[in-house]
Amino acid sequence: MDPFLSSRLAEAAAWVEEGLSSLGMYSDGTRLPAHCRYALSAGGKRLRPFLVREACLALSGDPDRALPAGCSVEMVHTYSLVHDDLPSMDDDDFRRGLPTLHRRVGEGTAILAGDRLLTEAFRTLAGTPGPPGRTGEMILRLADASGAGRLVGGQYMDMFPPEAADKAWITRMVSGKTAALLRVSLELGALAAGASMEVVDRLSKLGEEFGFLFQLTDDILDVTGSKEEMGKAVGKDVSRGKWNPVTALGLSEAEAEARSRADRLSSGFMELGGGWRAVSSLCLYLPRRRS
Ligand code: GRG
Repeated sequence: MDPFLSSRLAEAAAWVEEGLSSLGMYSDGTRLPAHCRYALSAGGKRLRPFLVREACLALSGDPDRALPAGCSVEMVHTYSLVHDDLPSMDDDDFRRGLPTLHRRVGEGTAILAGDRLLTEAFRTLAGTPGPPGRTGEMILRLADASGAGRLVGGQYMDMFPPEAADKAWITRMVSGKTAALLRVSLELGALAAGASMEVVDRLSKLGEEFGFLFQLTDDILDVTGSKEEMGKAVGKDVSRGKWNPVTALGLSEAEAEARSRADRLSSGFMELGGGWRAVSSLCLYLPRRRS
């Protein structure tokens, strides 16, 4: 990995870790905050906070203003993983290299921990310093990304696919399940930096493309990766006969598609200016990632 990218990823991870550990949610006198903490700190890559921070830095913003957004997207993402792993959804025993939360503490507690992470995310975001109108716009965008038409809607589509899923259906599903949170991370970082709506809209489109590339590389790793590398079960799409670009096109065509999407997207970010070097480098790295 490009050393510049790896140092910026490490900086973002330390940044959001510090933000998360200073939130009041860890001390309410019950064990629930500790269960949220277990799910949150179990070795995630922190890609969404990285995107928030990079967008803010690239647009000359103060990362302190973006920290509530960085923490909130990671909380929404972690809640979605906790709920997705439940027996009534994807039924997984292993996540981020550790037993899933419901395997440790039971389903009811895992559901509540997820609920708590989701609600706490919005309370955290509401504490963003700066003009109230901007903070309101950020809350609205995170709600849209997390809600019916996006994350929740995409997960529902994934759980109940039609007999023959066409390209438009797959695009909507991936746009919701995977791209929504990655895309809104760039938007929130830009809003925290005080960027114009024109810039936010441009980033939104690149964020959507980033989401599709990320899902494609996730599908590839479901075939080529190991449980140890990924920190979760692999091979599930093939064993369930699930449609995705890898099962449909074959591995080598899907890998070629990932490389060409990565090249295009990396150039798209560089066209925005030099401050986007780390994000652009991440795009090029995604087809080679192992976790
Ligand atoms: C329960 C509303 C609800 C949604 C669940 C998370 C999810 C949606 C489904 C899990 C399966 C999946 C393939 C989701 C697509 C997004 C994705 C690849 C998530 C994993 O993100 P990473 O790799 O995870 O950034 P870490 O653990 O590194 O944070």
